[in-house]
Amino acid sequence: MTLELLHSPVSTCSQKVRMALFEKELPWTSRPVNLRIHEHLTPEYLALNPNGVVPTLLHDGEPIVDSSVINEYLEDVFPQRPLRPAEPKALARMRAWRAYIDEVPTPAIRVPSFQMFIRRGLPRGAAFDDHAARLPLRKHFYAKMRDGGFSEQDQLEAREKLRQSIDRMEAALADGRPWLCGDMFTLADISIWHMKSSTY
Ligand SMILES: N[C@@H](CCC(=O)N[C@@H](CS)C(=O)NCC(=O)O)C(=O)O
Repeated sequence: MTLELLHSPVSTCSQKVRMALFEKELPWTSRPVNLRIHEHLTPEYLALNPNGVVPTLLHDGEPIVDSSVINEYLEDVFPQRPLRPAEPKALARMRAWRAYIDEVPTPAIRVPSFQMFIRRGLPRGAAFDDHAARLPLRKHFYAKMRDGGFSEQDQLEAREKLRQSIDRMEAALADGRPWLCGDMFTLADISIWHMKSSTY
């Protein structure tokens, strides 16, 4: 059995999968993808992950894409040291957290991250458009920060979504509960944790 992770050290989505691999004590091989020189947009990488983003897990050479899907896949295939509850209703609650995190705070955090950090490293003018046009998932997202960056409205919306996410977490963690789903550390905690250090 081989597990290879195509990933980037700075990528928080990659971090999510690295945390699950670590918690489950699974042996894996690191295959770094350099985002700065656009290794994630080469034909070889796109053949494995047509979304042109990291991470991609190769399990015995077979690609699995999307960090949330990868982490559930690891649970399906390697049930030891579980990171999700077994009881169906508790499992549904954990998945609802994960779906919410994927839909609300994960995209929202990209706005301030790109605005404050990533944008600086991007080319300007026509070279920016050329780069954006190569991105299978993020072309339109990039278009929103062309020139002066994201609009005030986009930034306000992102902040409101992040505030809502924090309020929900505060409520879930009230009364000394250690993790989002109570006593068990789960994939939901990994999903939200990866945003803490997000520069993406
Ligand atoms: N939903 C995907 C998103 C992956 C993603 O956005 N990866 C970022 C790094 S965290 C990336 O590869 N960005 C490349 C780019 O923006 O060009 C997942 O969770 O795997």
